[in-house]
Amino acid sequence: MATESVVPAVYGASDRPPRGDYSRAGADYTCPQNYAAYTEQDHETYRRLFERQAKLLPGLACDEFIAALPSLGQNLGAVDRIPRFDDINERLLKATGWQIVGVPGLIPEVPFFTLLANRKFPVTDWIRSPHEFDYIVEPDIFHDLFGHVPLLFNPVFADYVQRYGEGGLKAESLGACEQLSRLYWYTIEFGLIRQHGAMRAYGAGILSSAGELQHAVNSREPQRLALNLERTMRTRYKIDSFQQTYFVIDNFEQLFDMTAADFTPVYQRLEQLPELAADARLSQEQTL
Ligand code: HBI
Ligand code: FE
Repeated sequence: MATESVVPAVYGASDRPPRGDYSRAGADYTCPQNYAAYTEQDHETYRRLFERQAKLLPGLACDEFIAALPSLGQNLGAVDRIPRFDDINERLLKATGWQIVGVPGLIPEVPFFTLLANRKFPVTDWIRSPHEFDYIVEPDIFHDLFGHVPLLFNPVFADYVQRYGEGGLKAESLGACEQLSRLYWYTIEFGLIRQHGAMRAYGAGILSSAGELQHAVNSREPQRLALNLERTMRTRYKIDSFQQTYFVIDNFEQLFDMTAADFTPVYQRLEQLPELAADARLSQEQTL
């Protein structure tokens, strides 16, 4: 069946052409994981990234993430190959009814929200090249698998991500995608949670980054604020530098409960309020 060619989506400031081969994607932007395409160098890159990042987690990553990481199918000691999505899905479907699906890279908002609303998480199936070992702008398979997939094994967090997808489709109809994408950015990508009286990371962008994990949890440079729907949705973000503001929750139920309400009145209120820069500091705010 000839798939209609899908238009690649490139987000944010990255003006580079898309990395993935979008001709492989179906109308829903998904494509089978191209496992045969991985070279020995790709497996070695994944192994080195996993090994380095797993060592950094104690005292910095939240308990739920550390507990779920082995669900990627490899105990920490013996990670040597890029995992097969089918193997992970066998466990993930049983755990929370989610599955991961291959995509060639970033995809437009509506297909993205539609996948999340159907408990399918899009995982880019190519991996960075060795000279991008320390930093890559676009999400590659390591960012998506290591960063996003473990917490999909946590039932409360998994329900939040599905609700986020449903909310995204509503936001699209209300023209509020930018505001809602900030909520995604400051929770699912760069969220912090207070545990054991200290800060811990739960956002995938932090957990999959060698440099930002320490910065987000312990640096005195960024400000840390309690997650607040309006404040978070007003705050712009940068895609190619460490965050200057992090938003903090006390538990995942907080995320799930927050998305129970209809956001329409929130979007209406936001229309009357100015956006805020990523490093905006408001006098009356209590930093954590
Ligand atoms: N596409 N593959 C992929 N992965 C993402 O995390 C992603 C995306 N498209 C859009 C997007 N994220 C963000 O704009 C969300 O805030 C919607
Ligand atoms: Fe991501």
